Amino acid sequence: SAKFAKESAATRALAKEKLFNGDAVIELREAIRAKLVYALGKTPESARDRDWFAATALALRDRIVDACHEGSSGRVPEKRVYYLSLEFLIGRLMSDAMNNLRLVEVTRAALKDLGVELSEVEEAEPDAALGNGGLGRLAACFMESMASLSIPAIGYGIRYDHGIFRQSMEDGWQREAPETWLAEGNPWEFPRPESTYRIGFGGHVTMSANGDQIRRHWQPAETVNAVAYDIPVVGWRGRHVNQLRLWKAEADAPVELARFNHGDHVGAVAGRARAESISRVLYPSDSSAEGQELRLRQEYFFTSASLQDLVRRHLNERGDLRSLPDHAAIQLNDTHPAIAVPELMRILMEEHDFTYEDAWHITTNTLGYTNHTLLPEALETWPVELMERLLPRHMQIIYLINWMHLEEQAKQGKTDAAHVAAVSLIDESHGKRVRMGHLAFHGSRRVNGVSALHSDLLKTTLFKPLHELEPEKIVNKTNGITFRRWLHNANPELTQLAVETVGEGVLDDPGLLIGLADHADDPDFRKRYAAVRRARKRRLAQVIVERTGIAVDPAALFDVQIKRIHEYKRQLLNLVETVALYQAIKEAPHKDWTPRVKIFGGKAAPSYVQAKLIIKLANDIARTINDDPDIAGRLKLVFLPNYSVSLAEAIIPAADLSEQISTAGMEASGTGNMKLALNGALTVGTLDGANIEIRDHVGADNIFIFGLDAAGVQERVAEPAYAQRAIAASPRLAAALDAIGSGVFSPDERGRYGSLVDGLRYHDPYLLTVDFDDYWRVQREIDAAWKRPATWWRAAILNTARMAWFSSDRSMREYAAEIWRVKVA
Ligand code: B1H
Repeated sequence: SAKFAKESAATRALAKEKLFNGDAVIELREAIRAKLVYALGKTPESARDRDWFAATALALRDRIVDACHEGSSGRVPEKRVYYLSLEFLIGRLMSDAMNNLRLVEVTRAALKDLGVELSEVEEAEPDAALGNGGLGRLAACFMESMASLSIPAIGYGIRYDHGIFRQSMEDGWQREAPETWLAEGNPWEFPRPESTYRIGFGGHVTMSANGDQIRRHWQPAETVNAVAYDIPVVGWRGRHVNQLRLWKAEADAPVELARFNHGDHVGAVAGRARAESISRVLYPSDSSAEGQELRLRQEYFFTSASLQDLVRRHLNERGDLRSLPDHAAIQLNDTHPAIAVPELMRILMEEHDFTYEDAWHITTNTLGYTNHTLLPEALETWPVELMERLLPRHMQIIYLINWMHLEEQAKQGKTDAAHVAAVSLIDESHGKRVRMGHLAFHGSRRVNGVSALHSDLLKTTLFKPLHELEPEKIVNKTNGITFRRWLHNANPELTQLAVETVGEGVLDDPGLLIGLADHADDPDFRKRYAAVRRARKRRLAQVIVERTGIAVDPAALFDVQIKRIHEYKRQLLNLVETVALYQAIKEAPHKDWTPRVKIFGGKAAPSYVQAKLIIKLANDIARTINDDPDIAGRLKLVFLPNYSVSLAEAIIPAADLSEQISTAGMEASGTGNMKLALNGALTVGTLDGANIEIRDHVGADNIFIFGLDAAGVQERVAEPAYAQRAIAASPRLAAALDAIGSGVFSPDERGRYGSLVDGLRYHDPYLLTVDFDDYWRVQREIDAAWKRPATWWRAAILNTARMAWFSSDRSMREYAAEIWRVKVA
């Protein structure tokens, strides 16, 4: 048609201008149009942005499939990595797919031809928010990096109907609503009903004689089906594609027909609801173990399905499970899949007739375990009674493993009761419970922590007794982040500046970022770098006013703390400092204060009362200070609701200052710290987690360190009344606490923060009061540094230049070489 010809001409002109193949644009445009019409049954006239998103995703997915089939050419890889994780916080997938296929501009042009704006289509994609925070996001970064490094890998998890809840603010309080990412379908996934496995629960164990051996067999009382759904993960330049395989729970018999026929129409589907509840919703607590039966069901459900799947694949390809350790490396993301230890043993002994010794050899040469936390409340233990009821055969196997383990100790003469109690897989101190960390440690070939400090602390605290038995087992693998998402996609302007400065090769090799350091003293380059930041701050200011009604000045210092709300992360330290600063400005309103916007984002676990109160306090402080005429806009506080991966992508490129202020020894690594530093925010932080390694890379002059280190914390908590003494020594801290505690920010309910403040005065396990004065000192140093733009931007540039080591490609290369023993091209 004439219209078509005209569009084509426009496209060709555009293509010439943009130096890309116009045919590619036409091809993609027609593919998108065809998906819209034939796969979605819509017309271009009736299509909403959400429809255009689905059509575009389907068209891109075809190209991913093509890349997948080209790349593998049917060869069986020598060794595969299986990454088992209860969480994959992947966020939106379209920009990843477009960028890695090098189709961003082609897609933009194709959509423009269709009269649609790419940015609007991107905004219509819901986040796949199948995780809580750092642990789940790490799994997503690792999946992207493995695909980009062509490491053959399958990620295994749960296809939750509802990911992390949606957070809104009601009078400053957090409200939770269910998240519904699947409401309009998921164009990225392939249902694989042919890959369905039966997962048993409950029942009993029978015995039979087999020659002179006794064989045990589990007879589950209940079975649930695990159905596979695959999401392709395309790597950089489309060279390799892996799968993320998520399991959905389905009832064995969707309707009990006999009951239905007897008129019990509701009862006939009751079993179905129970079975399907397993993949209904993500547990929303970060860094605290929910000891509920449904959680254990989720853990066993996805672990068993994944092991059955990989065992079947191995048998199809290799025929013999003895060679499993040569061709499979199974990584346990925290203890959530630790039931893999007895489950793999069960499969090998019960279903494939291996002896205990042979099964143990295979298991302990295939599994690896990553620990993500030392916090006692996050360490999983399951009551023996619950395990016996839900997984009776696994409980027997755990007892057997423990018996062999303690026999080995006895052989070595280590029969001392304290030693036995410390290394046992069963904790008998408050009822009998299975220690999942000990189980995962004992059943794995390698155990890793996620930062240098954290791995050292694993050796000296949590796993000290087990570490002494096997000193080679614990290794460090410092976390990383994928630069494709957190630099290239989130900050195309900074990426463009890097490309113009150090060359296109920086897209493939982040090590080239170091070339930016040569320009850190060039006033012209500093200006360009600062201009990129300023543009992103203007866009964030727009988002802030739209979502909160608060107007902020893009010229002010944007001070950002974005992460789950948790006492150990000390958002409260930041808030108390905000109050102290507010008081200082009111006392001397004519002083030349550095204008700051304190930006917070993060969710509190719905049952975490103290964390929810901290959110309310942030909003109460905001209400009081933001419009105070004495402050005159020089200090503002914003709590951005519903923090998510996609919101992080908007905030991080606009941040000047990154708050990483956890009590030393408590944040295993952190990964937001890496994203912010890469994008040039300066860190204010404690010597905790990966902050230490960030300081080592960016240089002590380009980071603001304060507070006690981990050793100092351990010493201080042993001292009596440390909080009272710290408050008595700091009139500024005392005044801020008095104001909060007496209701200055909560005139409608003066006692609202009484208990919060008393908790600090008389208990303070996170040493907020102890670190406060040094935090105040370093914040005023930061105020002064902001007034010297030349040195500020120099430091920011050096941060970007020196963060290459924190690429998750580096993390994945280390895992591949030292844990998985897989080759990377
Ligand atoms: C981390 C968790 C976690 N550590 C229990 N532990 C959960 C524990 O639902 N649960 O029961 C969920 C999550 N998450 C984080 O892992 C650490 O706190 C971060 O410091 C670290 O960067 C991240 C990735 O290693």
